[in-house]
Amino acid sequence: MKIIVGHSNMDLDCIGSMVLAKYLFPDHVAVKSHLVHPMARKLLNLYEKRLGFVSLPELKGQALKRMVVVDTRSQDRIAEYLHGVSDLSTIEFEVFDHHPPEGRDIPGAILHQQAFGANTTQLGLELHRQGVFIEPEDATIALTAIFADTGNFSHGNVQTEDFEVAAFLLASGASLRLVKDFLNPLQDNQQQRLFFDLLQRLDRQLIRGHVVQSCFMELADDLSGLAGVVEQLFSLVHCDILLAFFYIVSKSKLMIVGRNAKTRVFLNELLAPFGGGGHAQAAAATVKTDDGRALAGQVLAALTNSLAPATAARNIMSHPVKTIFSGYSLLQASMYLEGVGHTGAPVTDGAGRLVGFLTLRDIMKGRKGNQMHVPVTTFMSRQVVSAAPDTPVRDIDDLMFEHNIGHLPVLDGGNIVGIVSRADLLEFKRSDQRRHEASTVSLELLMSDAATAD
Ligand SMILES: [Mn+2]
Repeated sequence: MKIIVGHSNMDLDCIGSMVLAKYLFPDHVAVKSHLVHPMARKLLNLYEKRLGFVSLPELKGQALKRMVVVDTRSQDRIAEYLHGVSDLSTIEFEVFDHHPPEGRDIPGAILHQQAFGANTTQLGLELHRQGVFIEPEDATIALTAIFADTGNFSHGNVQTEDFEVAAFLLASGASLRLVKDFLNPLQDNQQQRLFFDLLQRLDRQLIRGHVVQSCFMELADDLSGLAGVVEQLFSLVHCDILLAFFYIVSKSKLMIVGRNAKTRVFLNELLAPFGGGGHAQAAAATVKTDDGRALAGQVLAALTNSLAPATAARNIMSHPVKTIFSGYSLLQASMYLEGVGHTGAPVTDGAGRLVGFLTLRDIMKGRKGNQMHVPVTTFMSRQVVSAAPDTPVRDIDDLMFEHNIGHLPVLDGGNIVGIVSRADLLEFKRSDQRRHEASTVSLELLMSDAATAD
């Protein structure tokens, strides 16, 4: 018997990969997991007949000869299919995966490993190169998978090949209307109710310059799809870190689900003392306790102690600052700005104190009125918005956006110690901020692992 399997708790990328693997290995039977990721349920339900996935018990009594494994390379994540197999070396494994190695790789497998945004891309690329014709329904399923695993082509690990295969699938007749329908993140009413409920419970705190949102909720019993709801909340709410606490009353346990957008924050390390795990960006834990609220408080306190300070003005500002002397005329100031190549600069008096800010726009006004000889103090703005050295980058972003300014002087005890420009801010964002590398997928897996652990 030759079979195709994905990881336990099948998600959309897993199903998309399996569908395309059937084109590469037509004599293999696709076997489904006993767990289905909530995001994949709608698609699986609608295409159940077409997919023709069988469950393992249906194959009972047949000797397993060969296994094509997709969207994982870890033997732990395919354990449900290996039940009763005493010697793995009797099976030939061929693996198509896009995850990095994790130490429990399937031994002796033929490995196809490409770090594309979606694993489906790897199989799609092979079919595309072989010139294989794909049915429109299968193209729809595969395209849904690529949208899902790449966060609509916005995750940091997206490659040009993801776009290439998406184009190929669209040309094969994939329906974007269906794709959109399958990707609806909150698929049932219960999830939607939970989403609005959590939204109202959010508590915003500034911890060491990081914006932390948290919420606490009691649930009578376990509820599936929690991670999906938290993920939605995280994508919508303005924050660096989100911690959702669910106290499951009937089981006396606290489920902690965390999401983080900062590259220098490690949620897995934060939750490790609470028996949790996961990634720096997405982590979860389940703890037995009679007092969920107290434990949630402990986690937040641990966060306060372990967080490194957020990047602040002092880390991204330029210095020393080119300033304009308040005794200059507009003409002198315009020549000065041209000389230093800036579009604006702080204006300081003889004692070096900040008295205003002058931009090329202000100078233009003077030029139009033929007043290039007047002192800069006539045209500069006197209400200067400024930041302190420890103002977090997020607040700098807000200040520049709210006041529609391109420069933000940084003051320390009345002295200008630096200036943050739009270019400084953009440079920082490009390099450091928001790499949503951990996807909902891994989070949902963690949740199911945590749920089955006790
Ligand atoms: Mn995947």
